[in-house]
Amino acid sequence: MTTYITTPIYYVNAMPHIGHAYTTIIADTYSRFRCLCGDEVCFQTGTDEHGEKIVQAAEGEGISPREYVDRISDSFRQTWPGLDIAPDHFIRTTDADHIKLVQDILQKVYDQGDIYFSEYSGHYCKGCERFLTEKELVDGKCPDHQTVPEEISEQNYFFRMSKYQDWLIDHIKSNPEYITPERYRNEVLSFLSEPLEDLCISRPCSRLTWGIPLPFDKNFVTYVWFDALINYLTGIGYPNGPDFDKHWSVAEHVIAKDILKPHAIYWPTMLQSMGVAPYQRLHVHGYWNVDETKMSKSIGNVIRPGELVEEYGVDTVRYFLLREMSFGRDSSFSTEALESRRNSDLANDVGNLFSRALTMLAKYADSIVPEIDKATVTEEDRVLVDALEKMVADYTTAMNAFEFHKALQSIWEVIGMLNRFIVTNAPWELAKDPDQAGRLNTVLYFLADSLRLLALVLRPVMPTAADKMAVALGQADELAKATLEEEGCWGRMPAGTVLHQGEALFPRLEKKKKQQPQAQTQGKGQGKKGQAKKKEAEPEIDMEGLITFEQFGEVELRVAEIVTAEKIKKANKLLKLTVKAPEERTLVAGIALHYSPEDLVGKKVIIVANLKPAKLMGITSQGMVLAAKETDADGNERLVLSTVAGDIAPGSRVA
Ligand code: ME8
Repeated sequence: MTTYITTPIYYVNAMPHIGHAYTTIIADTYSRFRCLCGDEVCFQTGTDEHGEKIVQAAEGEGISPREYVDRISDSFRQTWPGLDIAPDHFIRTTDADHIKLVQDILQKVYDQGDIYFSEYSGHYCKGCERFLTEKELVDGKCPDHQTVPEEISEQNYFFRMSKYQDWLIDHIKSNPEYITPERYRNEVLSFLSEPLEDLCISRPCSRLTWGIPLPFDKNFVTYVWFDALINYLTGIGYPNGPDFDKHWSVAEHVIAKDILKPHAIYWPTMLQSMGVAPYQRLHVHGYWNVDETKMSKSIGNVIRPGELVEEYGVDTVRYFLLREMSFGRDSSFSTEALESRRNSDLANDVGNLFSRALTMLAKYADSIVPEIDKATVTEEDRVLVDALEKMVADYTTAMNAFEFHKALQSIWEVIGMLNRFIVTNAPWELAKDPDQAGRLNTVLYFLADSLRLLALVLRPVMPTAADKMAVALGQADELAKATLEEEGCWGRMPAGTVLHQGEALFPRLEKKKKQQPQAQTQGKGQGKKGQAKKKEAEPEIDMEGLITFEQFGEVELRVAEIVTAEKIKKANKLLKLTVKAPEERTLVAGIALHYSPEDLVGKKVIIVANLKPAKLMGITSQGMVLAAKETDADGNERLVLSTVAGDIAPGSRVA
């Protein structure tokens, strides 16, 4: 099978940020995943270099457009390897073959009568580089750029987009997978429920010269979108390249919601006019904001991927972006969220699993994968095998559906299971009993083979970490060329494989102000010798980041009975509560979307009673109500209040 996956070609009026990085990491991950499925893959990205925005940016720097585009295009190209992004092809709209193809296509579409000359006047947004319809304006402004569009009246060339409206509606309706997730498909269909206007596809040279000249009228250059979209064909050798049909018949585009209309409406109608089959799938993701705020140069909150990689490493950045965003929805970037995922999902869960398992394989099997002792295989082991095979199946389905966060969730469920498998099987106890030697070998084999499967499925997401895992597992060559079909099942780790325990995969991030844990009796820094005479404990538990009893005791948790509850004006998430704990106090709780006030009165909840008061919407909150938060795979949140299991006096201390 073949895969052809593309990203948008990015405007060179700005340097790459995490939004660009996200889309390109998605395409790279998908490309690596399809390789793992045995496909021949072509992954293309590149830069969009014509148009007014570019001219303005070059003027701002006091250099020629040519010099400017060369420089910024190069910085995009140089950014990708640092993120482990490995495109097969990097295209530029200033490439000679692209310019020629755009002109050939314009001529063909013109010759068949789908381009005509006409007068037009309308609201032109420089940011969007297009005329906006009356309906698109919000308070007379472009909703994306918050600027009042210029009123422009001029003669231009138009593409008969309206001619293909019925065909497009029909195509989208009869191909449910054409535009995903569904909300974007619905958005496009809703837009298409109104008559489609023809598309203005030229700019007079009097206004813009930095563009591809129309082959049939040298006084005009082509509109940037007519130029840019064609990149998806140039890169694979349209019309006569030997692999064109093979690649185009499976073409998939990844974009964010900002450029839905050009990709879902302009592009398929252009293709239809050219007599080229529509692309296969359009995958649309949401926007990354930063700390809940739109990313913008003027606010100064633009996140550069290179800086993140330098601080956290490439695997953490890739994992975080893919895990944190539910594909299709917006997400907010924060370093706290990134650090928390690094420490919990990567250091604690997968990192700790690898280091514990490899330490035990070293200690109890001299770092050589033992043979399974079939007689000792338990029902629990069989459950684990089923879970591992289900993980591969769920992961495959989710990756194919661009639900990367779900694919990772299914892997992490198994990681949790394996960490519990170690605790319940306690190899350190089995090692003490010679009669349990067979069972010990079985447990160790299960661990080694599970790690191999994890290294396999994590490869598309975290190629560098997966390489380190493969080396540690003595499977570097095997996993580098493995396919899911051949290796994605249980029991492929050869007994006798020599393992190498390398450095920690994901060392915990140091806290800025770290307190030394007190009253701990074992842990890092206490060498093996110190433990030799003691009862052997579970090895290698990482104590960093854990707190002591004393530290926990500083938080005063109390049972509180809710006496009154009311909504707060203009704060749809907040409720004002009066509670008895045992004295009366006022609390403000962010639970209004999950509980109505009348359901709360009389409930006994748990509060943090010694929190410094804080003012919220003008009300002083004297404490905090505890609630559990669940986020489903689509990013929907559900809050459930923490209560007590039996009747107890308000004010009772929880410890
Ligand atoms: O639109 N969150 O280029 P562009 C997530 N040249 N993704 C983001 C993002 C954010 N905050 N900001 C940007 C163009 N992106 C045209 C495309 S294609 C034929 C021509 C990503 O540089 C996302 O992929 O403005 C978005 O669609 C793209 O960058 C826009 O890039």
